[in-house]
Amino acid sequence: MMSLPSFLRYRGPLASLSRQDRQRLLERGGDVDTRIAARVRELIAKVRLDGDWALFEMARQFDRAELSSLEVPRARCEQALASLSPSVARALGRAARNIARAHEAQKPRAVEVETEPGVLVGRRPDPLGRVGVYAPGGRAVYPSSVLMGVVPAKVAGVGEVIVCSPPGPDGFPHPSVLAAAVLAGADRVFALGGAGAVAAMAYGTESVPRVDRIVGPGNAYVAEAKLQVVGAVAIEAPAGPSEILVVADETASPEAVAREMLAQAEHDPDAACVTVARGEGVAEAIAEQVRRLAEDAKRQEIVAAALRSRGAVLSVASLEEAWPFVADFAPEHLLLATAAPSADLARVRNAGTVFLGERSSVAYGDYMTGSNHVLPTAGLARAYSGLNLLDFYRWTTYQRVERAASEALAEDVGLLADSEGLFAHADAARAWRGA
Ligand code: HSO
Ligand code: ZN
Repeated sequence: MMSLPSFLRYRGPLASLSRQDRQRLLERGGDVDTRIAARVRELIAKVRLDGDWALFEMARQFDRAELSSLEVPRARCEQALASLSPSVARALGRAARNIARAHEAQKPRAVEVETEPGVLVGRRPDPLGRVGVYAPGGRAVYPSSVLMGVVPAKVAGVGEVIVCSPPGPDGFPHPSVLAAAVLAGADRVFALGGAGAVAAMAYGTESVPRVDRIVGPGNAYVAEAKLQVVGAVAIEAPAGPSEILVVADETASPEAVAREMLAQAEHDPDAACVTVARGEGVAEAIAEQVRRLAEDAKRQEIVAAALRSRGAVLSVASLEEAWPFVADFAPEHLLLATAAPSADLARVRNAGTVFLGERSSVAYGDYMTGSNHVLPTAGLARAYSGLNLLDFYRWTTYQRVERAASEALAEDVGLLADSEGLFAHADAARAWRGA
């Protein structure tokens, strides 16, 4: 096998990383490519202007597909599910059930409080009317991601869930995407990819209904398109290349840690895979295992590129040094390969999702535990959460002011309105005095 001379970008003590190197690990956002942004703007404008016609044209141009209709017939989706290997279908079904269970437990409740006597304020969660789930094609066909978007939407009671995925040359999205869509309970599926799909879902066309929120991962064009249509629709936290940060101590198996680094590295040449280990010996042993496994990796080119650009195995003298780095890094996935991971969880800030103990492989979460794998990347875990049930609701708030309370409020409201120079507001309030 090929030897990898400088297979990791960074090794050595965390404390000796230069300011620039630390910054490179922490600032993973990548600048907006202005050419992509401009191209996406054109494509969105075209869909808004020409509707379906523009989408058929884009399928020809980008997917080399001559579509007879944008919507995939239900029978075609069901046929895809029927032709799936029975064992894969069973495993997908198991994943869907676990996702449903985990998300059912997140159901929001209506609340009502009396802020002062006779003044009632409440809010009620309302499922969104229609949601669009994007599923990429090409190199990243992930039926698991279709489940992560569709199942929670159905659990929330979203009125209609549509799936868009780019067609192959036969004019249909990848059969495993179609199968997952049926299994998850999607209502309609469209053979649509890229910025065109995003624009169609955001604004609607003759065939594609407008949605209230678009979720699901995609390439740079899809990600940029989603940012550009915010305002017309909601999206979820922007997600880029996969990331893993492992915190390890001397109880960790160096090989298990290395396997986790490789698993996320194989997603994308721009994936970020970092381990912070207590003790130089531990760090060295992990780095050695990463080198060994990378040499035999099946997706070696992608793995090697990722490790060379943002792969790091860094040592710390004590775990106390690791926690502020975790908070600054704000990883998509955090694996605690330590002696007491459940206790360490209390020290964690800003992680998309956390895996407690090396046996809790990130791969389990990617597919099967039921936790959502659509997660914030590039440090956005500082402010955003992973996709969850609440993303499929909006809140309606309301208030009721009873007769005696309205008497009591009128004068103070009048005072505040006068002070803002809004005299009609003051009248609207004071009119209820003694009425
Ligand atoms: N690790 C990915 C999700 C995924 N893994 C899909 C396998 N399939 C999110 O960063
Ligand atoms: Zn993964």
